Amino acid sequence: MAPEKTDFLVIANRLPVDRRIGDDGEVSWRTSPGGLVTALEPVMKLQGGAWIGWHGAADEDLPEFEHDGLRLVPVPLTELEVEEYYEGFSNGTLWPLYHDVVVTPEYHREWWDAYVTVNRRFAEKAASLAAQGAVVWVQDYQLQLVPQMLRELRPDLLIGFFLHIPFPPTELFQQLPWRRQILEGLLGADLVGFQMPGGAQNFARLVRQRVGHRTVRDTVFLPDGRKVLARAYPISIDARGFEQLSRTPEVIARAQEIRDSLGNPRHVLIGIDRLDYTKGLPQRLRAFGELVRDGVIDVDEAVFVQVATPSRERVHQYRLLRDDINRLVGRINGDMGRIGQQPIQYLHASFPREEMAAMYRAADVMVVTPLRDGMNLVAKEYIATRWDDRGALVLSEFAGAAGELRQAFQVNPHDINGMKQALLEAMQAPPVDLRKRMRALRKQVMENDIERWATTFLAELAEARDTGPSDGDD
Ligand code: GDG
Repeated sequence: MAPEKTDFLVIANRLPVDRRIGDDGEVSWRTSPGGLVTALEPVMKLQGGAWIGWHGAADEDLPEFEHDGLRLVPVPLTELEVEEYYEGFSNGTLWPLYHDVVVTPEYHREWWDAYVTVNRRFAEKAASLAAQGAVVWVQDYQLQLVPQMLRELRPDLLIGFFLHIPFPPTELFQQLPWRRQILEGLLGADLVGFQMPGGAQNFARLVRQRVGHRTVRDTVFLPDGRKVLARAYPISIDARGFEQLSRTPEVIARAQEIRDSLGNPRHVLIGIDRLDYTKGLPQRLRAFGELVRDGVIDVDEAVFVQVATPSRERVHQYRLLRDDINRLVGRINGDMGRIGQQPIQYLHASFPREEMAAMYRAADVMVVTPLRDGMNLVAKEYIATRWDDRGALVLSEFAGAAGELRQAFQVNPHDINGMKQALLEAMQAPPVDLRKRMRALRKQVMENDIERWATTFLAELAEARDTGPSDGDD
């Protein structure tokens, strides 16, 4: 029987679920926590939409299934494709290239071939499920060829694309041997969304330079009369949901417990990140370690908790980073710690959402210092949990979130002295100053939540259809 067609499709590298195998061997799925699912769930349920993505295990072809009222359609990947398309081209080529070449991107022709093959598989799956004129929303850097492939198969569809990571400056993007194919892939969409206006501008400039299409402000005019919009939609979080969670008695009690177990120091500083070289972990730990070494901070008075969630552990650069951080934490704690008192508490683990909320509540200072980040949701989550207007956020200028969170203590993460200064300021600022800043930050985050992000994107995508093709005159 042919699968049922749908009017709304989300395509992402991963399905929003993780598989659990219980002690009794029973298999169940758990929705993986993430803003995107939260934001799209109502739309998907209303429109009977479906989500297409890989389910996380190689060499396994699963039939579609339903979970929590969501229709989930798995796309299979072979072990070699996981290596070449996912770990290789997506995370060894595109990820570092799009993050300002923080580490050197690797260019391998067989990785590219796998990327093309897998993108085609996603596009074909979508083409077979979409109803006439359906809306399809493609997510992120792993699937940049899907818009064009899908348009070729199904010109009737309305296609949106959103890039969750930065779109790099033209000078860096030019390195990519397949730069033109990627640009043309994205141009298959009606609306291409970026986190920041700068990303949209970089894209438009490259389209002019490399593909030769005419662009006027946020509009690209294609020779066939079609128009493509390139705009910024800064992503956000389920702000109310996070605040509610952080107001539960369990989370409040757990936050106190965390502080108690740290010895109730005057200042608890926390960092929570995927263990990724873009997140600037060594720089911030070094800054904090130097403050302790210089005697500016007393180990009895302040502790830095760094949570590093395991990530992409089979990729070489991530293994190197893990070793580097282990060594750095060991050195700082070894040199500066006392019995029962270590300046840095380092946890290489992932935690349930409730525990995340408790950690945010326990932090006097949240330290978010990526070298480059599309947005950074951790910074926004911290703010959502500060319903008493207390706490301070130290935030890198190079996180997309810095554009909106102007009242944070902003830092250049490459400048260790500047970071030391900002950490101290955040720890020592008068409470009235902190409250004033936090109130402004909270207004920004609570008003611009993930629901607003999703509805704005989808509304502007729908307008793109209403406008229809044009002959390029405007
Ligand atoms: C990419 C872009 C952009 C982390 N550890 C745990 C956990 N998390 C959750 C956080 C947060 C999310 O993961 C991380 O989001 P970020 O935005 O901070 O960073 P990336 O993973 O790099 O995300 C980024 C984002 O896409 C969205 O467009 O902002 O720039 O790089 O929600 O809470 N959640 C749980 N346990 C953990 O241990 N439950």
